[in-house]
Amino acid sequence: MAFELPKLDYEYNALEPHVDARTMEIHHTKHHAAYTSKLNDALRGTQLEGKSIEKILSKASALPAAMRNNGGGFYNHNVFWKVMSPNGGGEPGGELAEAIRKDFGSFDNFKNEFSNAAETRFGSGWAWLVKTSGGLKVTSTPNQDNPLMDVSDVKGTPILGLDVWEHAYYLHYQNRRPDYISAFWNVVNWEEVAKQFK
Ligand code: MN3
Repeated sequence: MAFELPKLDYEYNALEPHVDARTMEIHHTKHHAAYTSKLNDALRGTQLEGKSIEKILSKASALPAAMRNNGGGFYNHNVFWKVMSPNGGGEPGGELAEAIRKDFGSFDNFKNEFSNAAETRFGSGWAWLVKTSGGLKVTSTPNQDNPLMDVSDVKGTPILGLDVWEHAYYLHYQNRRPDYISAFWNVVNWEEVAKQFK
């Protein structure tokens, strides 16, 4: 019943030059693996053991820090690996494209708002595109928080997420977070984002 580190759908070097292989490997085998095992350690023997990750995160405000931080870290990276692909980039189509136009005015407006959320998140955290009861919204969260958590300013289902912790980009981009954010758009897996939107 314990949570498991997922395998990636692509090789560590598949997202180069946008995300480098060394960063991908350390990020998956060290960072994500640690969140996963620490989450399992924190849950063992508690009433939340065996519950879904969504259910656990929805109670974030009442969780011990080890569950909130590692639970968020486990879930957020699951989203992150899925919304990137070596065949990514471009723009979404279909219903997702329509929803983005309706809620942001245009794809470019959405992209600017999301990039800005990622750039201005102070310290470590995430930028998100969120499906809420009131349509699509962009937000950012600190640390390993996310929009599934009751503590999030914007609540809903994250359908696109970008990790802006320094461990996600520092080896290749050093302090240039905006360059990493620009490069991210080349690997966004819009098919997967559209699937999560439905
Ligand atoms: Mn990370």
